[in-house]
Amino acid sequence: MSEFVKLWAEIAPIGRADSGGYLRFALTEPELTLRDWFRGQAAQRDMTVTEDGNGNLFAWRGEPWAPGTVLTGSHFDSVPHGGGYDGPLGIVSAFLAVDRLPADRKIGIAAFVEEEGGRFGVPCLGSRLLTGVMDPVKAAALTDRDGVSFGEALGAVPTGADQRIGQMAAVVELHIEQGVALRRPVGVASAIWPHGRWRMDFVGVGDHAGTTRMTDRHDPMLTFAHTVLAANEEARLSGAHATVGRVQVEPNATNAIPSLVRGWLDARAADTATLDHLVDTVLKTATERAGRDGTTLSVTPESVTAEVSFDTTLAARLSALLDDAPILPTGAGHDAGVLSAHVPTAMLFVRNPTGVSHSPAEHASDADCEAGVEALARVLEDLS
Ligand code: HGY
Ligand code: MN
Ligand code: MN
Ligand code: MN
Repeated sequence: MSEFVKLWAEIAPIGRADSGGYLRFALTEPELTLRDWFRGQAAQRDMTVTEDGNGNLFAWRGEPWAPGTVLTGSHFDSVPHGGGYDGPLGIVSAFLAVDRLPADRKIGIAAFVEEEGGRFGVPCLGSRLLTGVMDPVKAAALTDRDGVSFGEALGAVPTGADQRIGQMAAVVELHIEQGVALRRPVGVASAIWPHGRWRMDFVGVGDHAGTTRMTDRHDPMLTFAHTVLAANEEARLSGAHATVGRVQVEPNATNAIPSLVRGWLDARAADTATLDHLVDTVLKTATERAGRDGTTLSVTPESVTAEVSFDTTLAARLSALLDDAPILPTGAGHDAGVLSAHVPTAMLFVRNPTGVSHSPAEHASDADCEAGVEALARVLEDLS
C-alpha cells in the first residue's frame, strides 16, 4: 500500500455523508477533525503548527513565516455533498511531498478556512482575510444557514491581513482538476477565469395558493424562474458558465405563494468582457421581468474575482521541470488565485478522468495522485 493510499484512507471517512459526498463545512465537527489530523501529521514531522487569527491553519518546517519559505497546501472544507479530493488532495500531497525533501528546506503547509464559501457564502474567505482583501468585521458578521456568524464560529473577530505572506518565496497549490483537459497525470495552471457570485433577492407578495387569482399575483418564484432561464440561455450563447444555486424560498410552503425567493448567481467566463455582458444581461432581464410580475429585485455582488493570470515564467519553469507538463486555465476559483496578487504563485492539477467535481462522483486515480505527490515534491525542492 503506497504512502498516499494509506494517508488517504485516514481522512476518507471524515465528514462523508450517505450520498458518498462530503459535508465538511468550515469550523464544523468534520472539518475540525481534519484539523486535528493535520496537527498530528505535522507533529509526526516535527513541524511547527500555527493558526492565524483568521481561521487558517499552518504547519512549518523551519521558522513560521520565515522569509524565503515556500508555502503549499489547500483547504479542507467542501461544498455540500462535494467530492473528497477538492481541497484535501492538496494538503495530503503536501505532507507526503515534504517527506521527500532535504531536511533543511523551508516549507509551509496551509489549510485555508472556508475556501468554498459553503457555510458563510464568501469563497476563499481565509486567504482573502490573510491578504487583506476581505474586511475582518464584515467577515465576522457573515452568517451560515443557522444564523451562526463566522465570528462566533471562530470565537473572535478575524485578525485580517498578515504582511508576512509577502515574505514567502512562492506559493504552490496542488488541486484535483475540475474539468477534463488533462491527458497526463499532472498539469500546471496558467490562469483562473474571472468569476463571481451575485446574491439576488426576489421580493413579491405572499398569498394563498388556492384562492389568489393568477392575475392578482406578485409571485417572486415566477421572476426567479425567468432569471434562471435567462442565465442559462445567455451563458450558452456566449460560451460562459452560469449557475443559480443556494436557493431559499420564504415561506417555502406548498400552498402559499412565496414572499421572497433568494438565489445566488455563480457566473464565470474566459474573459472579463464576456462575464460582464453575461451578468448585465441576466440582471437586466430579471429586472424587466420583475416589472412585469410586480415583484422587486435586489442584487448584492459578492466576491467578484478578476481574471488571475499565474506567473507565466514560474508556470513555464514548472512545466519544464515536470517533463513539459501541459499548462491550462481553470474556471474554478482557488486560494492560490487570491494569493497570486501577493506572492509568485503556481498551481498543479492532478488529472480527473471524468472532470466531475463538487459532486460525490469526483475522483482521481491513486496512480495519478501519487504522480501528483512526486510532482509537488520536485517543484517544492526546485523552488526552496
Ligand atoms: O467554486 C470554485 O470555483 C472552487 O471550487 N471553490
Ligand atoms: Mn471547490
Ligand atoms: Mn478547491
Ligand atoms: Mn448577449
